Amino acid sequence: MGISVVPLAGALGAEVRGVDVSRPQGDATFAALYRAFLDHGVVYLRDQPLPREAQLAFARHFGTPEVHPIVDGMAGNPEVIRIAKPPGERAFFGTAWHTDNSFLPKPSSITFLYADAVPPVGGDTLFASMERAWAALSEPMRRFLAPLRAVHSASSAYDPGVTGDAKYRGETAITYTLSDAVYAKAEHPVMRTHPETGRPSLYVNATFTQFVVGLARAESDALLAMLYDHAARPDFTCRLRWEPGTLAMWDNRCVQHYAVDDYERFERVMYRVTIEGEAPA
Ligand SMILES: O=C(O)CCC(=O)C(=O)O
Ligand SMILES: [Fe+2]
Repeated sequence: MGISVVPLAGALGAEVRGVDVSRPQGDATFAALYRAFLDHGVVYLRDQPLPREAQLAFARHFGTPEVHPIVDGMAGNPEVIRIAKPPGERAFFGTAWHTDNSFLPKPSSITFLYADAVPPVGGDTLFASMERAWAALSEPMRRFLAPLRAVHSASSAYDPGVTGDAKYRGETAITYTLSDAVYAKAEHPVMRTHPETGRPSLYVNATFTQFVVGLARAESDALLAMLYDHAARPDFTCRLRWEPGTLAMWDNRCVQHYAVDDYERFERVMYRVTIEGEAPA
C-alpha cells in the first residue's frame, strides 16, 4: 500500500496515511514522509502503537534526538519528555505561541509528539505557518525586518522567579532542573531561510523572543507585539485534534505551535522527542 497525504488546512498541516511506524520502513517511505513534512510543515499519522524506544528509533531516521537542558527527560530515555497533565490541573506546557527551544544557539529542527492519553474533547494543538506570516507582510515591512536580529531566552518561560518554583521542586507532573540554560541568550535572524526548502519565514515567537537588537525598547516591544498578532492570524493556522496513537512531526524552522488549555477536568499524556537543529540563517 502506498502513502497518501491528506491536507488539513490551506496554510499547513496534513495527515499521512499508509505508514505503520512500528514496522521497518524502506528508504522510499521515509523519503515520501519527509517530502510531505517539508511541504506541509506539520504531518500526523493516526493509530500508531508506539512504545518509547520505537518513537526514538523512528525519530533517529531524521536526525539526532537531544536532551532538553531544563525540562527533565524520562529516567530510562532522557531524550523523551513525558508531557503529562493530571485531571484537575491546568495545562501549562506549550500553552503560548512558540517554536521549540528557540532560546538555544541551535534550536530544535523537528519535534515528534505522540499522544498516549487524550481528553474526550479539548487539548488540541494549534500550528501556524511562519512562511505564510512572512509572505503576508508588506514589502516595505519585509525589507525593514530582513536584516534584523532578535535575542531569545528561556527565562520568561522557565525562570522560577517568574513562573513559580513548583516544577523545580518536583511538585508537578513535568519537572524541571535549574541551570544556566534558563538565563542564557541566543541571537537569531528575524527572518530565517529554511536550510532545505530555501523558503523564508518569520522567526520570532511570543514565548522566547525578548527584543530586537538595535531598536529602542518601546520600538522593539511594539514591533514584536504587531508581529505576534500578525503571525497568529487564523488564516495561517491549522488545528490538530489528537487521538490516542496519533504521532505528529512538525518543523520548528518554519512553524509555531500552541497547546490549547481547555480540558482541566481530564488527563492528557504525550511523549516528545526533539531533533538537534542548526543555527538559523
Ligand atoms: O502538548 C502539546 O500539544 C504541545 C506541547 C509543546 O509545546 C511541545 O510538545 O513542544
Ligand atoms: Fe512546543
